[in-house]
Amino acid sequence: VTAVSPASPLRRDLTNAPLLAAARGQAPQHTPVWFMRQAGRSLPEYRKLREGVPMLTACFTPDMVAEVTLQPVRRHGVDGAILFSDIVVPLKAAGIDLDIVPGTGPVVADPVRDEDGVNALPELDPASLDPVAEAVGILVRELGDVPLIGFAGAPFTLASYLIEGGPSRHHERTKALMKARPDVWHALLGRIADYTLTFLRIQLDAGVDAVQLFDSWAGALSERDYREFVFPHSQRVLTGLAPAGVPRIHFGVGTAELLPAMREAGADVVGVDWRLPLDEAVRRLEAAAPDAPRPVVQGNLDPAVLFAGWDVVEREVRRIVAEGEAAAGHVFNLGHGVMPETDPNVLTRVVELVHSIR
Ligand code: 1CP
Repeated sequence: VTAVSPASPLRRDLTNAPLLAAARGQAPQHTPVWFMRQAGRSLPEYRKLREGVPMLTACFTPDMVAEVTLQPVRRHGVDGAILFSDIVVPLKAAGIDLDIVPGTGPVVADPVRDEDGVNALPELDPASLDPVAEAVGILVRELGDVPLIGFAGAPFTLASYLIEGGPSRHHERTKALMKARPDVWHALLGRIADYTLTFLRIQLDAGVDAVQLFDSWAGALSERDYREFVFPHSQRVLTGLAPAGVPRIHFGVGTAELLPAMREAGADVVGVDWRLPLDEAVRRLEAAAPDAPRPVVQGNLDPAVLFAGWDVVEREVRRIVAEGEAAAGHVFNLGHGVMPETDPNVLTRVVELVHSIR
């Protein structure tokens, strides 16, 4: 896999953007805020645009990707845009037979469960991701001074979809392969890391300002297993991105026990779900790496709190901003994605509130 090139000539100079300042651990003008899954079904304008268009078709249609990415920026005034795409897009681009089924998520026709399956995985031709690069190109022209966050799925989370064949509660086949056939496992994760690096390199070359590696389901693992079976591959991805010089955010759900390892893998910003207060997350990160720069965190409002009424939302937002002061930088976000039934007006009010606090 080709290395990530240093600073893309297409990248804008956004030195003072609050999101990028906070990610570097420098004092931003205000606390930056964006929401995972801010583009999507919580927005009526998204539902209208997507009517009759399958998810993966949308992901390979540059104008649509750009428009959906811009919708939450216009509506909420968030400090970051996240590229509208999906973690399975590079797998689809490689020619793996999969679909995103409404109400379910990614479904893989021929799950990968043995050595033959790994050997049969196709090469990913970077040119098959041209529509993604084109969408990024439109966005960096249209976003003004709002940073664009690129993203990819981390090797473990993508492996879970490839092995299970779809969403999984317990990841039992994934863990079974990992434990019973470590050789096959490491070969598979190496192949997936190649896909992930290619997907991110294309976004970085086209000008994204930050990247987030989603290891959404890594919290299913013990720290010991994470370090042995996952860390080397995620580390290869994150350190491979270093030459681009953009902030790298590393996120997973239920990862309280994994936060130091996820940082050590090469993250500049550590995503924290809602299970751990941010000041405790910072304490754990500092205790694990006393000589490293002070940590930067992202999170961690429980997406379900958005349904509890404004008084509750306001109290929780104020608590999280206060606890985030323990970090060298805090990017306000949810602890996981916006749920489809969320009232978008509450999200807009959260942005205004966070900006008014500091
Ligand atoms: O038709 C639709 O609207 C399908 C719903 C949908 C959407 C809007 C899916 C299917 N993916 C997306 C977009 C998407 N996926 C984004 C958009 C950018 C934004 O945040 O606004 C992002 C970042 C993703 C990444 C993604 N896809 C993750 C990691 C983030 C997370 O939520 O943990 C994961 C795990 C997926 C898989 C996936 N794709 C879609 C669904 C419903 C799922 C989850 C299925 C499951 O529970 O396993």
